[in-house]
Amino acid sequence: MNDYSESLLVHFRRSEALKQEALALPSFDLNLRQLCDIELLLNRAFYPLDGYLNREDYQSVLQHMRLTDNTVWPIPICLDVPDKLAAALQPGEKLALNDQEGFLLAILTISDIWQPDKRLEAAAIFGTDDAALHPGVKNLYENINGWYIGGTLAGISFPIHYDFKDIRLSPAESHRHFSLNGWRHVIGFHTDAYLHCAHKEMILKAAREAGANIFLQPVAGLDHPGNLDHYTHVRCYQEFIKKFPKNMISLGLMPLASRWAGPKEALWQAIIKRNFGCTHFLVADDHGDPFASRLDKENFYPAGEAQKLVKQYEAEIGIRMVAEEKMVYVEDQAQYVPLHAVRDDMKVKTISSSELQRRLENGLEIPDWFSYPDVVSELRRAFPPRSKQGFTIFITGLSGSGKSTLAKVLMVKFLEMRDRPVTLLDGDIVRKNLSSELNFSKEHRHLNITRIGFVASEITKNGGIALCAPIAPYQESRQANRELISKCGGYIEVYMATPLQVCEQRDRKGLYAKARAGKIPGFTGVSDPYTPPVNPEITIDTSEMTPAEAAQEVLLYLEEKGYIR
Ligand code: PPS
Repeated sequence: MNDYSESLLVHFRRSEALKQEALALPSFDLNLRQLCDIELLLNRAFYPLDGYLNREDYQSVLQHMRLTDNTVWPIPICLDVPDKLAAALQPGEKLALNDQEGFLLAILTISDIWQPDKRLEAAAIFGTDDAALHPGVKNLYENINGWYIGGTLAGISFPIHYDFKDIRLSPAESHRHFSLNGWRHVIGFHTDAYLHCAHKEMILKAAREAGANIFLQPVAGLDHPGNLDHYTHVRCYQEFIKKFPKNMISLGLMPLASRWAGPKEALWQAIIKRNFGCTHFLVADDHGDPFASRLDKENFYPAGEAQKLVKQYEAEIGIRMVAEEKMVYVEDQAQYVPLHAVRDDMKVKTISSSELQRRLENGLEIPDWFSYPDVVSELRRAFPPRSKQGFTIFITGLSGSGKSTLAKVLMVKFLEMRDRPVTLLDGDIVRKNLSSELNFSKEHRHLNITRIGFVASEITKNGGIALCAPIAPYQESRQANRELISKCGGYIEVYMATPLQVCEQRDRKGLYAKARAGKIPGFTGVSDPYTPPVNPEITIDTSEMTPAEAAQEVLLYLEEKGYIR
């Protein structure tokens, strides 16, 4: 037996012993963010960390951007756990860490447990403690548990992935790949954006400057495995690298839970890139900014700060900073040139990401100078024009306001069109089949509405039409549905603004009379609230129009927005 197979056997025996040990330990199932962190701890992308920061290192990272042994480290990596688990654990004890299915990944030997001051952490890492200003701060306050645990990890298994296994390179694998190919200089490019022709020119320019091969490492982090976007992104990257000469570029997915900490994020990524074997790192002037490339928001960090910080530490951390230079297409020259070299007499063309989105939604042309036909065809598959997307019509209003009637007329119209499957989720149908155990308390109404939202989101995602017609009296439940469903396709909220007196006069089911007589407690509009929608796409008052007219209003809206032809 050679040394290598002997070492595998030793590892196997050790893992078996650890698995046995874990059976007797308390355990914790890691969330998606924590799974990203543990993968990069276990595969040594976070070298020199060999586990979660202890309390002293955590303080030192916050105050000095260094571990206590003086190594540069800008972002705290701690295991956050809920109060109940923290209260049941002591330093010196061990905790088994599992994935979301309960599969054992590692055993943590706890060194410290503490309650961080999140405001202090936010100010130190993000430069503000105001959650309204920075989504990273909001995430810290809202999604990160209130207790931190530090300690060393004994790894048993990497988190399991079933998708794109061949390009999920660990640092050991990327090092091996670089040396097998004789790549002595490698420039790392970190991205979560769709890449087009301008990016190719920009990457090539940087690679020429560095005299390096290219390691394109897109983030495959927090996306849920069921998220279609993830697959489209990766397929687009796979097409993108085909546009480079052979053996010049390679692709590896990076399971990073981004913090969006601007310059500190860039420095952290630079250290990680070094651990993957890169000698150079391409840094944008808005690198790690939570609002980078957003047309509707100003960047949070000053332009160029990220490049400055990485440059300042490049000798110490052992990777060179290469500043990313934006490229623009000059029409008369039919080529890309660096933005700084553009003269006033040159006619420059660009397409913003929102313009690209608009063209995809409407099935319009995307020119070859902007992107590659193969990349565009992947995008078109993932972002079909609205006429091919699923959508939800969410009709909300008082009992008797005309919701069910409108939903039924619309269903018939859609069935006549025959281009998408239609599902009716009327209040009564749902109460009978999906929510039969629920009552009409605020909590149960919310649950009922978000269940409808979940079903509608699945229908929408798969290209169907979901017609929902519950009372849905609370803004918060409707907003949750809007957010969920908009990610999967169209979401059209129709507010039935028929006044209470009209609904009560109609009283088709005799429920208002019963409610007034005190026989139905908590009846919407009588003894329970209804909060009207803030910005509905359509408002309809059926005291002034027939059901057919109401349906026509919705159909005209759908036609105008491109959902029906
Ligand atoms: S909610 O609030 O959205 O969860 O309500 P929903 O699921 O749409 O159910 C509304 C139908 O239930 C009947 N019903 C009541 N409505 C309001 N308040 C109380 N307390 C209540 N109890 C029973 C009523 O028939 C509603 O049907 P519609 O079609 O709206 O008239």
